[in-house]
Amino acid sequence: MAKTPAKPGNDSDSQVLTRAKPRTKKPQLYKVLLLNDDYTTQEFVVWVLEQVFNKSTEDAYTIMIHVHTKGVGVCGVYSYEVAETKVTQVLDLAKEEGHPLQCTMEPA
Ligand code: TYC
Repeated sequence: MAKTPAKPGNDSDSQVLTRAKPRTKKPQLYKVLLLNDDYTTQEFVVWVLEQVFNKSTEDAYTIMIHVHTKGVGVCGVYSYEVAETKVTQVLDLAKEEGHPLQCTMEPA
């Protein structure tokens, strides 16, 4: 005899499926890094930090001096797209002004 189709909802071995991973995943953030060099002027780096990274003059100066003395420093932490845009803006401005300033990004 044909099996009666099971009624939905009262199945004795029905289970609640629980998600192993959270439904929403947090986007990976990226640090934008400035690299030191011997030729880019300190004034230009401060200006870039103000214009591109919205830093106050005081914060921009502190970051610039950090990069100048340590060789590398973080300008900010952003989503991939925002970080990529800021890196491009820095490199374009540096190129326009004839500075060899280098900027890169890495996972935070
Ligand atoms: N070292 C440069 C100078 O003495 C200044 C400088 C600072 C350059 C930070 C790049 O990311 C930089 N003129």
